[in-house]
Amino acid sequence: MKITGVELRTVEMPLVSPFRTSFGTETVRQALLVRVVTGEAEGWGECGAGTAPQYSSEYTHAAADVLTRFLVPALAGVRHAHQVAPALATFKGHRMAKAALETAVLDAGLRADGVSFGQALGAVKERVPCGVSVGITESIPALLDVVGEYLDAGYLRIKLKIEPGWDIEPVRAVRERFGDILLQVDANTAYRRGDARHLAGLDPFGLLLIEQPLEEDDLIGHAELARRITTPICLDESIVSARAAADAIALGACQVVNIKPGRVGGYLEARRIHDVCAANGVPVWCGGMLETGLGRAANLALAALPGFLLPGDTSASDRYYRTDITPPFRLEDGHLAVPDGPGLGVSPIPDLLEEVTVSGTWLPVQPDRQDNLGSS
Ligand code: OSB
Ligand code: MG
Repeated sequence: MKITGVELRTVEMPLVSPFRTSFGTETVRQALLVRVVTGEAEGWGECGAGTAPQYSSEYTHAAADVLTRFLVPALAGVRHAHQVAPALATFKGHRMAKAALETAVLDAGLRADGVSFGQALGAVKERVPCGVSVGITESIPALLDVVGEYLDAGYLRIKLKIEPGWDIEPVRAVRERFGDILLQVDANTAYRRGDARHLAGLDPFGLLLIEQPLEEDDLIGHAELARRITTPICLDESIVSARAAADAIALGACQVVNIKPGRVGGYLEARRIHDVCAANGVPVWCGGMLETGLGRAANLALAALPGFLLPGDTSASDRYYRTDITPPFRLEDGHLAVPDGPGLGVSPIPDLLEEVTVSGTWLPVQPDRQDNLGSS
């Protein structure tokens, strides 16, 4: 499979409602889409980076820049998705940008071969149970309304975003109103080591887990916190590779792992994290980055692997967007179907894609010396 070139496309899509976390409020999702063109097929990848470097150091403009200057040119000679990460390894970081490119190459190859993402990754389910991530709201009554709507829609698990000043009381209110639902919280690094006693205040509420209470690089702090609270700790931001997952588990820094393919450099590394966690008896679930239908399709395939034992943040299209760029993913009985067509199994609808596109660039990939020697 020879790669002819890569298109980078930035889209902006209004969210159905503002999404507030401890690091900021998103009202429009700006996403970088990557389209890889080969002789046989095209493939798509979605970069998880947001508009500003607030979840991690990556952001859409930086991703477009590193792809243009370094990552796409390094594809010369790459024939297969497994060759992408080694070809990009000389460039530090930028995992979400790398993931988008590897995903697009993987998708192109799988479409050419008529194999679905789920088959390629080792999916064992045709549909996956879904949770929903609920942002910080202006008041507790407003939160109870939002949670009630999601439960009515059929979501099987609720995740509340928390931060200092918005933690114990919202959790208590949701427990009191909705009883014994699957409930968890996500702090996106908003707490510090000294907050252990305060966070122990969540213990009585029987949460499934608390996600990333401390800073990304604070594995030791998470291990200490794990000894002082009974709520299981789940890591998101800290788990940037399979080795980081192995380290966190060995240190006792987490009992659950959130796997986001973008954060770890792609679906192939995501699968390795799944394998490391499964070998250690650590349950995983699939996180989200407010993806369009393209990123969602791939996440659903990943979430169908056997170690994904908890519902993920793989919500239906209408939780995010009034109009998705792919045919919408619809919640049925609390589940989303895993696409079974070749590659991602979905493609952007051209007119809808055009409507939300704000910029685009075509980057030809130069044939390398091997190509000139006629190797295939
Ligand atoms: O920490 O899981 C997170 C969204 C953007 C950035 C970080 C996170 C999130 C979410 C929403 O929680 C997940 C989703 O529904 O896509
Ligand atoms: Mg998170």
